[in-house]
Amino acid sequence: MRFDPAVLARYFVCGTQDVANETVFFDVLTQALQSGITLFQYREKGPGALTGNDKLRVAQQVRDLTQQYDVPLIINDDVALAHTVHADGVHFGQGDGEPAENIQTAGNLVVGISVSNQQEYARIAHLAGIDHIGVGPVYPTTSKADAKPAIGVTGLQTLVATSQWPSVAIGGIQTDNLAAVLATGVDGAAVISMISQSQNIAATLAFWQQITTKKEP
Ligand code: TZP
Ligand code: MG
Repeated sequence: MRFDPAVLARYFVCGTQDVANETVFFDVLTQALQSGITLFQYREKGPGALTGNDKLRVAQQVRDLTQQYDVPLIINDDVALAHTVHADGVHFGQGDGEPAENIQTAGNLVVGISVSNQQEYARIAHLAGIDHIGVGPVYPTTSKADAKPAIGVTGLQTLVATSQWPSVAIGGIQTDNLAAVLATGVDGAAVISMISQSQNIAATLAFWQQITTKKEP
């Protein structure tokens, strides 16, 4: 996949641990795909996450489903799985090994890397082969136990302005702060709970789509 930063606009991140069970996971993902997400990250991680064959089986189903809706698929922190299911890309945190080695193992996959602060940015600034960065957490989040301190929209704005790569904001983003996040000039927003806990996924995505469109010239 040649990387188009427009796919970062409405980025949904989710694993089975973020919802009640596998059935709900596929139901939520299907609704999100039908309602206009532009990118999906399968992130099976944290308490209750699947491993081994169960993770592989779900990832294969996720690949089929995302393909049906023509939405690119990123796999979190599992480059072997990304290659196995023919995902479009892989996302690495900075605690997930040496960035240069990770980029090398990713081969032709699209590469995203998390950046929480200026030090983390400096650590990867010289590297070739990165397609975009995920910046955050912008706000406190309950979806990631080991999240770094929230950087706020000011911290986000600084990193977006510094970044040589397209950037996507993540962490605590909800409908009531989405406009402030997008006003920083970031290419998009990545969310777990705004969609996984939504009472009306179609309405949440319609609102998001409308806000995104307003930002475009
Ligand atoms: N990385 C930084 S914050 C976060 C991840 C994976 C969790 C985002 O979840 P939510 O529910 O959108 O705050
Ligand atoms: Mg990771």
